[in-house]
Amino acid sequence: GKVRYVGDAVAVVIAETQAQAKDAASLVNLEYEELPAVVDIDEALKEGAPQLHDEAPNNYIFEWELGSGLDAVDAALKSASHVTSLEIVNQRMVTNAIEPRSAIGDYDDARDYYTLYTSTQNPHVIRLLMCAFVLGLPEQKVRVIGPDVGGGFGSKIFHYIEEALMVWVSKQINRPVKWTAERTEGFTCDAQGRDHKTKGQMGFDSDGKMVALKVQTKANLGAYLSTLSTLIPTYLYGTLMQGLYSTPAVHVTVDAGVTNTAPVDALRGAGRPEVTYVIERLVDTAAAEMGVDPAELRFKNFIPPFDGVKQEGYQTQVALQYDSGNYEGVLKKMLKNANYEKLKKERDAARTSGKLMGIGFSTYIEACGAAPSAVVGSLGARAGLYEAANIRIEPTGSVTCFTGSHSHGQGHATTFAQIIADNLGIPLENVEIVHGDTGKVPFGMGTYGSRSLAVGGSAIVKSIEKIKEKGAKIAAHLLEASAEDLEYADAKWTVKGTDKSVAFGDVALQAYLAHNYPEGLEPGLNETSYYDPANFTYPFGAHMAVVEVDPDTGKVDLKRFITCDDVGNVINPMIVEGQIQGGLAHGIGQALLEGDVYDENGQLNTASFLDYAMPRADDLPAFEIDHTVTPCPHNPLGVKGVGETGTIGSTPAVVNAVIDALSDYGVKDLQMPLLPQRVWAAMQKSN
Ligand code: MCN
Repeated sequence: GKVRYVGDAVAVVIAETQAQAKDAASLVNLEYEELPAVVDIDEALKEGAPQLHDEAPNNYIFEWELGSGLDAVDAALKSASHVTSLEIVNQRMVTNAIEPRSAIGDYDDARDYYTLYTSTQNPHVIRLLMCAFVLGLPEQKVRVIGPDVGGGFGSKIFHYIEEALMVWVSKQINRPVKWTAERTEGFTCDAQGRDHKTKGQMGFDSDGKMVALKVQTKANLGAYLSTLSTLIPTYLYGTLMQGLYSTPAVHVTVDAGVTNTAPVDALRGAGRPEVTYVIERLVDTAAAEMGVDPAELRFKNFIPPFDGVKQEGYQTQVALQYDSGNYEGVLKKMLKNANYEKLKKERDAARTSGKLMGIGFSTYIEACGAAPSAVVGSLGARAGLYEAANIRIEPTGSVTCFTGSHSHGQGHATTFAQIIADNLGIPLENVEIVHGDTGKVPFGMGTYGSRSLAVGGSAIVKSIEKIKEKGAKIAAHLLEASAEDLEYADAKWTVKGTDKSVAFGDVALQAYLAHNYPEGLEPGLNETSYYDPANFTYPFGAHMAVVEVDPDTGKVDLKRFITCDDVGNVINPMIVEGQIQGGLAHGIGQALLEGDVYDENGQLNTASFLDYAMPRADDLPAFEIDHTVTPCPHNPLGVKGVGETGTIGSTPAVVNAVIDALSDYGVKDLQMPLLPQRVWAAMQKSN
């Protein structure tokens, strides 16, 4: 009865062709009674604002807080010798995966069986949500298939109405039915990202040591709660408010509400770009206000290095315990690569000749590979966060791996195969990775939160260990030795200290022939594991942007972008670099170009690429990327996630650089995206 945002589906039209469907849809006549709308979270939470849902008085969804306590931060701020305050807007963004969403429902009445082909990041999660909570179907009668997905960036986690609808409609008309979004539907109907308004205060003592961080955020969740909407501004945001700093008092409060806008869900980083933006804008602003070098201010406040083995993990004020880190290490290396001292001189010289050059920093930490299931469950998650892997050794010794992770551009077919090939000592081309089909892979949680390598990869390692364990028993029988006396290397089991060995392929064949075979051992070489991680992994890094602002037009030219990231051990350097580059483009896009504009009636004014600017190659410099390695102490690969780091770290570095460039104009803050007219207007104001 009520349409709550532009893009809220109201009717379904089915036809033979797309053209017929569009003609028929234009004949659907709807009469709307216009209701008042509210799109801004501040306005939505005010007394008397238009109400979206009867169940949510004043549009309030939740109040949430975490940290050392309000009294503690207030007292620390009161005693601080300097307090930096900022009001920060993290604008709403559209995800814009290269391929729009699509779904096919195919009902087979002979078997009373439903197949959904969908562009999702998590087929099993979609099947569960759709069967248990939407259509009430028995899970064994439904197969969800989606191995080839052209990008997701978080927007394809959500169980969308079109998925359930295609399945339902297909049964009604007993034919397969297909729907594919057009780009404007992507803008209006896909879950969107960010949309926070925040007040932040950071207090320092007279030595420049951070004494307190107080953050109050209002989160706009859109018109309805999407799958992860309550998680993002809470446990993926507030729990990282410590940043990389040893601040003794940290407290964050979040008020979340609904507005007449598209639902907000994950967008690359989901919560972590928002928290990094708050902290890192405050740090560079504080450095400018106190007249200290922003790098020095960071060095003074970093948590000292710890490896999580000899030194314990770092317990933050906001629940999380970081696994391992060397924060000064990444900043030192990045500064050296950037030639910071020379760069500062160049900047100062450029200023004297009328060029507005600026340098901006960001040092970030992120939490990915969310875990363990029991802990997230106790915090309210209605899902476990383990991952599954089934490894099937074929009789000829080749390997098929069925993973619960989902690749939609991250290169798992390469990196997962590398893990298996390296571990078993077999050629890469002997390994096939299968994903994205509930009819084939074990129940898995899919891909988001940069979890696939740390969690899904660890499940693969666990299964390989089981394969090796069983293989050793078969090999021992063939070699007439005891399994404890064997060692595995170069794709064969060898009796230690001898040249007696049996090849992996021969063991595989015996596992399926079971002729010359250990008594009591089951035939076959096929193992499944579920890996439930002990903790998140915590990648970190240091980013620097160097910009020049055109004094006549306000146009920002990003001259250099230098990074040093630490994602633990690296499986594939080329894929890691590609992930970092893509992430940087995303984060820089938010700083300089991207942003949703809803008018006050709830109309989305930026519903096409004519009005919404994605970064293009000529907006970006060649990135100068480097890394350090601080292994993760709690997963068998020693790896941390990389899929989101670029997005999380880069945005504040760019904004900090532009504000540094405008320091002679007294500009202290700017609203993203830093469009030329905004930058120019800020410069005029101060003239
Ligand atoms: N990797 C590695 N060594 C490491 C860490 C990762 O070699 N230390 C490799 C992995 O094996 C994997 C890739 O890098 O091939 C990314 O791994 P990981 O960090 O585990 O992230 P996920 O695979 O779980 O991918 C999710 C992440 C997220 S959350 C978003 S959003 C995002 C991203 O990946 N969406 C993407 N990158 C994307 N890239 C493309 N092309 N398309 C998307 O939709």
